Amino acid sequence: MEINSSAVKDAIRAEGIELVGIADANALILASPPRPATELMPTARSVIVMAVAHSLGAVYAPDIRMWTRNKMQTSRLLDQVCERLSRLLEKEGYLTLPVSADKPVEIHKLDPATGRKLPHTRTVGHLSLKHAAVSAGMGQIGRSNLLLTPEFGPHQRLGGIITEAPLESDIHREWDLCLKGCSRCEDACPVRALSDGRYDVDPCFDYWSMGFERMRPRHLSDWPAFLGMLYHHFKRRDVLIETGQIYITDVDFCIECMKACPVGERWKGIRPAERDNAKDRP
Ligand code: B12
Ligand code: SF4
Ligand code: SF4
Repeated sequence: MEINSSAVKDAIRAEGIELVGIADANALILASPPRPATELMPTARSVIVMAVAHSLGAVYAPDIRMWTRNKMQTSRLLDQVCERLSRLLEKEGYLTLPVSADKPVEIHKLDPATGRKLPHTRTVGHLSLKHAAVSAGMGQIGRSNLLLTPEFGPHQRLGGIITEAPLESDIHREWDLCLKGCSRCEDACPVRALSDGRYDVDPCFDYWSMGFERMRPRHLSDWPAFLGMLYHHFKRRDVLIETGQIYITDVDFCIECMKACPVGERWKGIRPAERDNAKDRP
């Protein structure tokens, strides 16, 4: 196969990937803390970003575990295509690194910059796929802190590849996809991790991973309410069995910000009327 951008994109789309973008590995928009592609591969030339739509039915399913299944399968598809393409590019002589669509991630108890204990353990991906997608012109980061694409809004899973192959990159462009005056994602967040256009990762992490509405207390006065919450959870939940299920199927407790968002033109005609965006249009 001839290795150029359009041949690579065609090969990826033929595998069932819906959106593909290519960014220059040396000109990536970086997140904070920064994780440049060239730190993972100093000779990297291109970052290929892929997106697969979730089933909208799974996004709106009343039991989030049904979405988790969809998340696992979309991640699997992305990871498989990344692996296959990596092998193909390496056969052509280009060192290539597939990036996981899911875990594992870096886990930090201490701030890597200062060595000081962080108030809450923080996780970070080896490469920020959202920022890579923005660099490749695929969309923007919305008020929800999720990548919005014009096609699927936030309802997609991302995967990526870092490679030495010198592919022509797509042009970064400014999008304006967030609806004017909309704050549905913020209103939907059960723990106010999204508010006033900001994202607070710590309450999101505790709610997403364990369903806990309160964070581990930083002050003595917060302990009674925290213990009350734990008592309430442990009374109705079988933590042992749940933990087993989390390990086996990577269950999530929250996608409310994703669910609430009405952006994504490919969903026109499928999106249930009560979730349509007509009333938010300027
Ligand atoms: C780690 C991670 C999480 C963590 C931490 C989130 C975070 N923002 O860092 C948790 C578990 C909380 C999380 C939650 C969610 N995630 Co997540 N997550 C990732 C992952 C693996 C890496 C994200 C990352 O590192 N981004 C780069 C950082 C640097 O960017 P950032 O968001 O701007 O910055 C945060 C961190 O830097 C952190 N932080 C702040 N200070 C410090 C200090 C230190 C020392 C460290 C280490 C970190 C840190 O907080 C910042 C936000 O304030 C990506 C996959 C990937 N490899 O990209 C998926 C990903 C971003 N997640 C995704 C999703 C869908 C979710 C959830 C809806 C949960 C779910 N059920 O799946 C929520 C959404 C929360 C939200 N509104 O943003 C999708 C997003 C798809 C899209 N359309 O955008 C991704 C891309 C997975 C995928 N393959 O598609 N996620
Ligand atoms: S995943 Fe849930 S807790 Fe986290 S920001 Fe989205 S709505 Fe809030
Ligand atoms: S729910 Fe509204 S404010 Fe939030 S990301 Fe979607 S369009 Fe933007």
